[in-house]
Amino acid sequence: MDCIFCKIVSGEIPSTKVYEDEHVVSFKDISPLAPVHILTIPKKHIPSLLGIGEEDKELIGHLHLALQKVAKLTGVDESGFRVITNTGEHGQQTVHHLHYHLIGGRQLEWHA
Ligand code: DGP
Repeated sequence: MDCIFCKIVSGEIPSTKVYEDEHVVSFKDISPLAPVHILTIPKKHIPSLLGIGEEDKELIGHLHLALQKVAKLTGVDESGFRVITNTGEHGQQTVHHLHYHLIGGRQLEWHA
């Protein structure tokens, strides 16, 4: 499958990983918006939030626990951070493999 994040999972495309387990991988975003900008993805190819099925409930819970770990590993758990999953055209999703941006390390503002 021609998916850059599947290639990151397989190691075909290099990435700077900050966390990995059997089901998910977290790596530095190539174009960081803040001092901490980590993408967390399921190893399973799911195109977006809209592709999550009933069978993925446990995986998505697991992914949220991985996000907690990433926040702690990157040291933003006390200062705070934001988790975003862009979806579809208006959401400006550019990579069609479910991913969660964890952004922090500075005071964030809120612009929709
Ligand atoms: P989104 O716009 O929400 O679909 O975010 C996709 C993000 O993926 C964007 O912030 C840049 C990042 N990205 C794209 N290609 C690569 C890559 O090859 N390596 C890494 N580390 N990040 C990538």
